[in-house]
Amino acid sequence: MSALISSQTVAEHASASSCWIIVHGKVYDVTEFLPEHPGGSRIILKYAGKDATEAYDPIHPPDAITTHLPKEKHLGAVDPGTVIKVVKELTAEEIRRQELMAARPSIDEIVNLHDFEAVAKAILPAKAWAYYSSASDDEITIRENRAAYQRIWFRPRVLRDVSVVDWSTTILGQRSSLPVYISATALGKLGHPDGELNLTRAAGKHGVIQMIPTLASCSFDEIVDATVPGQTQFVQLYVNRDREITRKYVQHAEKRGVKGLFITVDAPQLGRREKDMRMKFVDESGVAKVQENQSGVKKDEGVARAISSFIDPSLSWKDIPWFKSITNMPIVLKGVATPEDALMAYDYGLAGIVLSNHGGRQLDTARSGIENLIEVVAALKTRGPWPNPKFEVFVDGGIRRASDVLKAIALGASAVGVGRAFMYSFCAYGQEGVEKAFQIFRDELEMNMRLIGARTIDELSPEMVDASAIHSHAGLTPADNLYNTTYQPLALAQFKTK
Ligand code: PYR
Repeated sequence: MSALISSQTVAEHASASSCWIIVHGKVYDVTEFLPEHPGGSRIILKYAGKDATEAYDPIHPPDAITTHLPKEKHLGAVDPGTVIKVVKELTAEEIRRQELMAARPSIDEIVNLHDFEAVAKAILPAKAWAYYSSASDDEITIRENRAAYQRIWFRPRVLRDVSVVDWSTTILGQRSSLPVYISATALGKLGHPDGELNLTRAAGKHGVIQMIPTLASCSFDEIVDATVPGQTQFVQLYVNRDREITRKYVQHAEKRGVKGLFITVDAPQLGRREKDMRMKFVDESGVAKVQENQSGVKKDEGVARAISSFIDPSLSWKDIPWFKSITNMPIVLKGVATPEDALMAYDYGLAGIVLSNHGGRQLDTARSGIENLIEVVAALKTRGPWPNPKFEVFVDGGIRRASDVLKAIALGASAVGVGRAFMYSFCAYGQEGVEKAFQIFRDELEMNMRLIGARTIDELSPEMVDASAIHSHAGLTPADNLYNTTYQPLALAQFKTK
């Protein structure tokens, strides 16, 4: 066994010319990695010679450092006897957050998914809220994602004996207790120390399918290890420029029992999310400082850019046969928006598509998934009767109510994805919050299915909704309590204060 390294020795390597850091009790020489760090070297240098675990954890899977740093840079374990325990003084912001957590509404007082979002906004660190809640450019699409559902009205049927209603279904051939799956969202530990595991554990308990994000805070294996026997998971894929890394990731997922591959196709580059980008300008003292003295690092990169430089913008339809050759999992394209691409996905023999605009975080003024669904289903009907057992269409974006879910299914979707709302449900309440979110969906599904006159998911049909106003983007839409109260207007450039 190699000798332990004292923390005093580590402290001697506290500069750009020799930079060691401690993560989870291990010492790493990251000097040569500094220029390559996607988040910039400045953030690592802040921890040069010190323990970086607390800063590292929320935004990296535990194995990121061991996978990316060559073995010879793994210097060994730190000698625990030499570590001087620093009693960390809480900042004013941390004290404020602790007080808010103590005063947060009890879980019994949460009656809808908007409540989780409002609580998350209050208790999350500003950076986490900015990253999670932000959308691209003028944030028009993120609002439209909700508004579009409000332009669809029900045409309910009556006298159908709705004493028993059943909202369970199958998604890509897998049983699901809800017609809703947990869509991929990145960096769960920004919101809660257990990150994505809150979702895994709740999903396992309640028979809900979780899509594992490529950019999770927890490692892929940690998430799979937290499942119960028989629990179904899908995986979301950002395709790496190095296809060998992608091949290994996909094949490992399949070997670990994952049942569906969702390739993200709407993000050759991550969108400009201004709330997130502005956060990056402010350091702890509130002074604007931007990656100074570094070449090649753009000044306008927020968390999103920092974690996504590996994504391959050259991905194209030509790659699809390769994906089919490396896996037997059903392949779904996540982020399709037109009938043209939907038909191409069908003709390439894929298992389905997600009509998605990435929660409004990519192309602003892209239409909503639910609006696109109508044209897409019409186009797919030219290939055969709908629903088509060979091809499923999912929708995500803006879904906060069971009525939204039922509208999408009535219009031809197999199921819907919900990302942010589940993530917000664990920020203040952990696993219990996610379980409560499932309960809210169940309660709302029961009531809405009874009121619409549909006893099962199969009984939902296009005649049960009036979507004639869906393309009318200019009309008045009903007031939106979520956005009017919880979300703030975008800030504009700020003058310096004296
Ligand atoms: C996002 O920030 O939207 C990612 O998908 C990483």
